[in-house]
Amino acid sequence: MFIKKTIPLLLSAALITLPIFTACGDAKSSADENQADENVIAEVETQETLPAAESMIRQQVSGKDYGGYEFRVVGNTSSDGITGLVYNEVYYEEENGEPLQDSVYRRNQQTEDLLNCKIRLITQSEPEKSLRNSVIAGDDEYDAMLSSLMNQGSIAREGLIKNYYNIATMDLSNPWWDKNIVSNFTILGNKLYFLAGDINFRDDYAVAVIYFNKQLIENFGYDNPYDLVDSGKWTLDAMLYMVNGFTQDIDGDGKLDIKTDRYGFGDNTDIIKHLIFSMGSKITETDKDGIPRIAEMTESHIGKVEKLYNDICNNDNIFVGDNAPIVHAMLDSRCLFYYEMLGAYSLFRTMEDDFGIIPPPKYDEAQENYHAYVSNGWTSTYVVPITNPDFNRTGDILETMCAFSTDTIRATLYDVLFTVKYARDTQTARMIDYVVDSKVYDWSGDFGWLNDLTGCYTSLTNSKSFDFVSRIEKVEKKVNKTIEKMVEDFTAAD
Ligand SMILES: [Ca+2]
Ligand SMILES: [Ca+2]
Repeated sequence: MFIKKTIPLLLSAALITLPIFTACGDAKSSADENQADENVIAEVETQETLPAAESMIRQQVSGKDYGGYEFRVVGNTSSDGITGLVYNEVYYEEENGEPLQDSVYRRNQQTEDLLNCKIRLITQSEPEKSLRNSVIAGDDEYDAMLSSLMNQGSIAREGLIKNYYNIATMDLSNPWWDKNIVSNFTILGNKLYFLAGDINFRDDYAVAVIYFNKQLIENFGYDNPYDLVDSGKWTLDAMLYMVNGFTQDIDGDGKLDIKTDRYGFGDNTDIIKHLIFSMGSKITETDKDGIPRIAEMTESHIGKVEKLYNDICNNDNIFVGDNAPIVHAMLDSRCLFYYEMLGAYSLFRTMEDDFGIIPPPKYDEAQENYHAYVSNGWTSTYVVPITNPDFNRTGDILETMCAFSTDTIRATLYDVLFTVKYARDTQTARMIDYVVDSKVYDWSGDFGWLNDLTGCYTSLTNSKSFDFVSRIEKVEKKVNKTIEKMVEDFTAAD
């Protein structure tokens, strides 16, 4: 289930000891004392029942009043092409019964009440372009932007957005920020430009999962995937055992076709790139100086890629190709497992069989944790333009929005959408925890700069032989040059 944040012990302890001090007053009548005690007890009860995130943020921004300031966030509102889900995670004028929209509305109300500010959304068809034009012109049009991460890389390199480590009112170690995005995108040890966390939900839609057909698992007498996940035995081999037993040429025409036959597993041609992350590897790794590097070509790394090449790409029981026919096969009860981002759950709303959601498999049982790749294209992140007139005020507002999102947006995402409305069982919520806690971001994502490097993984899918290492060697020099230029840009930026 939804994991509650830990209540800060110091704060709770301080509140509990409060009544002792009131008992020391000597000039008060006993009626006054009783009244005072009651007030303190009421205060203690209120504060103790406050959610942890709310208690923390109330302390952090205590006494701040922004005099009705209008906080301007630029973003887009169009729905995305894959799921039809809305991009708007910033502002709604009113509640309308749609759970996520209402949670955004409530989060804003709480933030506005606490800081005396107004949250406003300015929509643009290409928000990054609007932000670039605005910053270059030196205009003060926006306080922040929420948009697709993959479109923000360039403006960060151009020095148009603020380093979050240089905003004094922000604390990136707060539990409402996603620790994975902070660690993965901190560059040069002290620079971070993109942020996600409880404040948005498209970063959660962007996480890789495996969808599976529960009915088919039962019919074939396979182990319950949830139990495998819980016991740490959800590995590539465990999945392959089921996949290889399931695929069948059911129309008997002597060949396998995703439109008519049964497939154990399907994914698009990025399959090696997708699964290498779940096996605990990355395509780039940040070195001790905070510089992204091509992942070290260790025996272990090459071995994992080779296993994917042999057991996945050269396995007729797995369909590697377009997503649409795989989704159709899923809906038609002809596909057992499907790799897709979490946000795609809405595609299975009409599925007759029950489906489950689990993290992508580990390499082997010795691997400690599950890991899930986050698509830079799907995820949204907040950035702050350097033309922002008051970084500390923006820091306070973003911190407060994000803190109040823990018990509004994040809670809604888990409790309502995944457990009740779509995923159809309570165990799924625990699986979502595995996934969300295991997010992996990578500089090789979808920024476009390192396509030569990611291409070594993706093009291998169709390669006639396992020539991964020579592919890497071929592009190494060029990729290192690209990284060098990237580091130069970030060194010059704020
Ligand atoms: Ca989130
Ligand atoms: Ca067939």
